[in-house]
Formats: sequence, C-alpha cells, structure tokens
Amino acid sequence: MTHDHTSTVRSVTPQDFEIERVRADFPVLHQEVHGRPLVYLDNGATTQKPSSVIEALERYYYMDNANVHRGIHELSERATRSYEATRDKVRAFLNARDTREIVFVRGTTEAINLVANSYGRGHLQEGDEILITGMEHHSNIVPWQLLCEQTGVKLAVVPINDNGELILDEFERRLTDRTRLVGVVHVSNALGTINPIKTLVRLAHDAGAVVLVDGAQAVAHIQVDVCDLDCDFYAFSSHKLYGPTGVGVLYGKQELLESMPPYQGGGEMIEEVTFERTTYNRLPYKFEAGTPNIAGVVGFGAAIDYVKQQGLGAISAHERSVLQYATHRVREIDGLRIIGTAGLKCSILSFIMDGIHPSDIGTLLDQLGIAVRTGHHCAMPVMQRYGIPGTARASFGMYNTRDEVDTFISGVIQAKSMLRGT
Ligand code: C6P
Repeated sequence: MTHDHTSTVRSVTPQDFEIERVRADFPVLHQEVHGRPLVYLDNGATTQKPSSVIEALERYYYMDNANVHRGIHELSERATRSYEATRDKVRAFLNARDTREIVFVRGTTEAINLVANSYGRGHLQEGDEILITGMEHHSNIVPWQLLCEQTGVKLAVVPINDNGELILDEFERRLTDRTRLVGVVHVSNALGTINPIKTLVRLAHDAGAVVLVDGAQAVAHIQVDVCDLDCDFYAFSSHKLYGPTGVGVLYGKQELLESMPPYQGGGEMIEEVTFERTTYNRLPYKFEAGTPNIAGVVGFGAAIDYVKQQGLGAISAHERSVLQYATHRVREIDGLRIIGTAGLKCSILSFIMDGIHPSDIGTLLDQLGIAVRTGHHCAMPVMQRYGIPGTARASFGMYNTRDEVDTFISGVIQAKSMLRGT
C-alpha cells in the first residue's frame, strides 16, 4: 500500500511546538471538572476554540452584524467581506484552484447529503454502484442508502482487515465499470486509520468513478491538498478544526459543481425567479440557499488563521508524538485491547477492556476530569466488524500533552481496578 498522503507533511520536530503557549490560547482548558484539572481528550467529537476565534465571533456581533450579499450599506459590506475572506482562506488551506469550488454548508454531514442529493440524483441511475468502505461514519453511509432506495443504485462496501486498514485488493476487486462514485473517509473517527486517498482516487478515476472524501477527522491533523489528491469532492466541518459549530465546507471540482442541480431552493441561490421559470446563481452561491451562518464562517476564518500560524506540520508532529506515547503507555495495561492498529494512524486511540463496558470507563474517567467519548462513535458497522458494542476513545488535539496522557493512563488503571477489583 502506498502511503501517499504524508508527502505534504512538513518535517518538523515536536520540540518546535510551544505547547504551553498554545494551551494559553484556549480558555476552556483552564478549568477544573469534578475538582480535577480538565483533561480534554474528545477532540474527535469537537475541538476547543482559541481566544482569537471567540473574539472574532464577538467582534462580528458587536460591530458588523448584517446579512451578506444583499445590502449596499456599510455593515452588509463588512459582513460580506469577512464571509468571502474566509472562503478564500479555505481555498488556500485546501489548495483549491478557485473560490467557486468552496461551498459553505452546515458541516460534513450536510456536505455529503448535498452531493448524494444533487450529484447522485443528477448523475446516477439504476444499475450504477456506489462504493464505500467498512470504516465509514454514518454520515458517509446513510445519505447513499437513501439515494439507493430512491434510485435503485446499489451500495457496495470494501472490507477492512483486523488492524482496521482498508484491504486494497478488495477495493480494486469491487471497483467495476458499474461504480460511478466512491465515498471514502480520509481518517477514520473510530479507528484513527489514515487511508491512502491519492492511490484510491487514481484507481477510482481509472475505473471512471468520481471520489468524495470525508475529511472530517483529517483536516486538523494532515495537510490536505485537493489538487494533489485529485479528489472530486472533499467534505469537512469547521468545529473539528478549532472553529465554530454549524459551519462546514464542500469542496468540489468546478466542472462537477457546474453540472449539478441545486440542492435546496430559496433566496441567494437564484439569478431570476418568475412563476414560470427560475434561473440559478453562479457558483458557489447556487448551493448556498438562505441566510448562511455568517458569524460562524467569520469565526472559522479566524480558526484557519490560527492553525496556519501554528503550522500543520508542527501540529502533526506534536500530535504524532503524543499518540505514539499514549499507544505505548496503554499497552502496559493488562486486559486492554486497542481497536485500530493501522500502520498509519493519527489522533485517535480507541480501546476496549476485558469484562468492562466502555461507557463505565468513560463515566469513571469523567469523575477524574478526563473527557473521552464512548460508544459506537456513529460508526456501527466498525463495531459490528469487531463484534463489540463500542469502544472508549481518546482523541488528541494540538493542545494535548504527555502529562495529560499520564493522567489518562492513571485514570484508566484506576477505573479498571474499581470496576474489576484488580
Ligand atoms: N464525528 C465523532 O465524535 P458533523 O457532525 O457533520 O460535523 O461530522 C460528521 C462526521 C463525518 N465523518 C466523520 C469521519 C466524523 O468523525 C464525523 C463526526 C464525531 O467522531 C461525532 S459523531
């Protein structure tokens, strides 16, 4: 398997990263929970926000609040400028060619639903197939199932091996001349596996299929270059990239977005409306019906600035060293099994413990001020693959430290001895 995605990660040593300075930028981290210093290890669910993002939201509502693209007054111009400035920041962040390829949506989920509804209904028909993988989040499964029910398109799934890696031979075997679309997660939220997107895109294109990448768990950890990956669609959420909730991005190649019908109808997405006929606005506005989450988009711009300031290369190197350390340390715990042991992983450490339900571990860790997520992580087929009800999951962000890992390990050991009496 070619591990092509690493090529864009700058080589930086963890020492370059001034962790205490970074932590000082995140007010929420500096509190006690149940009488203990908060150890926030639920970054896969959502990341915390630096002061600069919170201040951007506040500044927008204090000074600039207005609707975008509509008014000729000063506030509307300011709001529009900030909103569109974020679009250009996202374009640069993804190395997309043009801002017309950047559509603002509510989040990854909405971005995938947009493609399923618009591209799917416009371009797919009975007899066609959609190929996804066995490690997808529900939001990259259910929209395709809905489309299949409505159109007679078939859904095929590529299995994963025991380490939680995609079986590449099976991918190639299931990729046929009927496959019209491939939906694949960049980084699995349940396992941490990093998929070889560039290779998958090349294979899919050779077979004549377009590729949608679910980048929800990737963008905060890996430098994404959509031109280099050559993917057709890339979806992600601001809130997992240190930005506000309620904002996400659908990147789409311009010619594909041009060929797609609108997803929702309403204000903003039209050029001219009569009762007989409506013509649509140009890209990307054709896909942005109604008043968007303007404040959220402005805050998202500040989040991208912040991440760029720290440098994704430095963030990745730091997080890699924290994940390696945590992986090494949990292996010391008897009866603990890591779920997701792929050769290439980032940010996520999922595990189960003999005879203990994951939610009991989560509840006890919470009492110690340690926030992890437990359950199926909206990836039930992954749990079915391993024959388990769920996992406990620690997911790391740029501000997590080895000391926090030590606290987490002591917490897991304590939880184990309380629950098992060993
Ligand atoms: N995963 C987690 O704790 P939204 O909710 O639209 O921002 O993102 C959905 C989504 C899509 N794909 C992947 C790979 C994801 O991890 C998520 C969100 C969270 O793992 C909440 S379930």
